Amino acid sequence: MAEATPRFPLVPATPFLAAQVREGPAQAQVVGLLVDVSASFRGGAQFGPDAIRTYSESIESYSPYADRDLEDLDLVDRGNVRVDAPFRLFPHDLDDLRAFLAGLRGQARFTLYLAGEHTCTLAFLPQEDLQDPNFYLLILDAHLDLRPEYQGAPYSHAAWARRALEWLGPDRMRIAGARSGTREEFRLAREHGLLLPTPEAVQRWLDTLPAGARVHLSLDIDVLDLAFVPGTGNPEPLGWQVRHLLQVFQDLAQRTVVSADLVEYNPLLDPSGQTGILAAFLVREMLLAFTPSEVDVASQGPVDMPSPR
Ligand SMILES: [Mn+2]
Repeated sequence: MAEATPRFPLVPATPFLAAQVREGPAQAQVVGLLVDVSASFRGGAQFGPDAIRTYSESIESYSPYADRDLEDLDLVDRGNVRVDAPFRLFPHDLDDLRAFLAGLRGQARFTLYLAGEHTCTLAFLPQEDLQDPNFYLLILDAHLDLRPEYQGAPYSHAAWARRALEWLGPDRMRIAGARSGTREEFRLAREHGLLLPTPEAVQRWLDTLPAGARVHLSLDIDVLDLAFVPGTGNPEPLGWQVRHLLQVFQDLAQRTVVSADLVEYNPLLDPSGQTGILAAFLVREMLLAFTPSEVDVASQGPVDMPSPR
């Protein structure tokens, strides 16, 4: 008898820099989800994950900022989750996909999701974590994405954070770097105390979390200033600089980050590759910052680098 086809097959991709392609447990893993259904302006984010993998060839596996090397990690790239009908992923298949990804997450100490549109983040929040009072969601995004719905769609990249707020409640979720949204969205965010305007505010919030806190970091690349990220659908001026992200990664590395995602990179808008190279750099830094170190690698001590602070 033929084996049943898995509900969500993993399709191999050209792996991220220094990652192996295999099954089984690993220290860290990369997983792609190629969905861009609800783009409100310029679609193409579904091509982001594979483009980031390609651009990772242009950077080194060693980070002088973290003084760690991807080569020293047991890092696996699982490829991309195949969804049958991505255009109707939300909400029809969402619960099944969340359950599948929750199981896959158990295969590594740290999971980094590469995705398309920001709505994908809902798939990275397992049901059991919603019941866990120690589970927190930190969103880095220029946009609040707190609309009740967008163009009639409750599962849209402009409304997904409202769904997350309904799931988690205001005490376990924060949005950092936001500078775009409707008056109603900002009113809601202020009422609930969701806003962390600066990296320093993120650090102060992290200091308030309980010792057993587990964090999912959702990184929309447009939290960075428009000048850094032309390759995204809705870039915004007056954003963060790259060094601010390194600062937040360093602070988060003192806590337990179980998973992270990078969303909304659109290679169709990135002919120079500038944004793609930056995205690959950020993926490297997140993998190195958030993967717990099990062995003391042959560290020479931190290199004398300009401080991100
Ligand atoms: Mn955004």
